Amino acid sequence: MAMAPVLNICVVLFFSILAVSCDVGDIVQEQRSESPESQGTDCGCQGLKREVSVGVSDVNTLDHHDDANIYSKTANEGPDKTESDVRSKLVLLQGGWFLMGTDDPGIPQDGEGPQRKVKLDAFYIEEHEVTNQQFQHFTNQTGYITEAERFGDSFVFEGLLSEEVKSTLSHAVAAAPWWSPVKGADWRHPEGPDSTIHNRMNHPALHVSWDDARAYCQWAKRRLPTEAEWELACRGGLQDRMYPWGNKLMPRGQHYANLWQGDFPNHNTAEDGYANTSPVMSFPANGFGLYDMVGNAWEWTADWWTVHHSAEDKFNPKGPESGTDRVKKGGSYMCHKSYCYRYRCAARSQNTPDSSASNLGFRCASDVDP
Ligand SMILES: *[C@@H]1O[C@H](CO)[C@@H](O)[C@H](O)[C@H]1NC(C)=O
Ligand SMILES: [Ca+2]
Ligand SMILES: [Ca+2]
Repeated sequence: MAMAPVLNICVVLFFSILAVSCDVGDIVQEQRSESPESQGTDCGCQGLKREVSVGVSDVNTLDHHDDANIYSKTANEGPDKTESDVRSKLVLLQGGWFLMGTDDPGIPQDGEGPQRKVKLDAFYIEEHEVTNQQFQHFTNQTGYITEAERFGDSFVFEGLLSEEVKSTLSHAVAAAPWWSPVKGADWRHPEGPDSTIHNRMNHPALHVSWDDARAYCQWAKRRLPTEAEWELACRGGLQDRMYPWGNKLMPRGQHYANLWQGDFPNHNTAEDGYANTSPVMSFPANGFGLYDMVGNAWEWTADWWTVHHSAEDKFNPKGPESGTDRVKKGGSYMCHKSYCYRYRCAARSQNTPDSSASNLGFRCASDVDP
């Protein structure tokens, strides 16, 4: 039993393209003494974790469970469902039974299995990732300040940084050196202070923490989807398939998602048209009319993270009661089979709720179409 975490790290490193031998005892040792959860720092898809001790004034009073009610009078009212409604269209999913997870996991240590029968009530989910335009509308109305802005930095993929920003970097993430905490990186400045979203208003909002995503969805009178809801939505009505569109990554040679082509992390051929994020809805919708369920930006879900799931049937599962990390789904424009084979509906990963990064966004769900 005591060896299990070491094995996990080995397997993860195997999936990463780090050409190091699997002599990772030291890494495990060091990370354990820090925190049992920090083993995620081995992989580019997870573990972008903030130091806990950073003092940040609680300007948004996020500790209170009424985020949406604290900004201003207009914020309390939320967006109207009128012609000026800037929120995404909701798609009604009928729920019912579906098969969640897989017995043929691409990355077993992520807890992709076992496959289990899950029954969900009907729910609504937004047809695309929340965009910069939508997020700006929210911050304009509420004055909301994201956690990346409050902390003063966020994780950015180095391949997208300007030479100027690169020259100011202090350190990268151990064993995932393509990630750097960049000062001044936030949703308005996805690659740091010298970048802008002006020409990307219809791209997914990035550098949004779980707490930020929750605040947006509350303001929108919606909520984050549970992992089970997200996965049912991803599957698009197909049963036991890897991708939202089937089992073949590129049917008829076509790209169905914004992923990484080429050699990660040094060469992105952008054969799918995008080396970075793409405008939402640039790739075909799945059978439910939902876009970018895999690829483009990772998406937060409501659930706490665990890798242990029973094979029993479940009804409206909501994940563990508590935890340290939240579940994210779908992979991103940075995912390549060689290191982040997570652009599958059953795939999953995690981050602490205050983490943010240049490949992580969200979409909201709802019980009603208000
Ligand atoms: C937010 O406010 C800025 C500054 O007033 C404005 O330029 C921008 O169009 C607003 N964005 C949205 C989505 O309303
Ligand atoms: Ca791409
Ligand atoms: Ca996505």
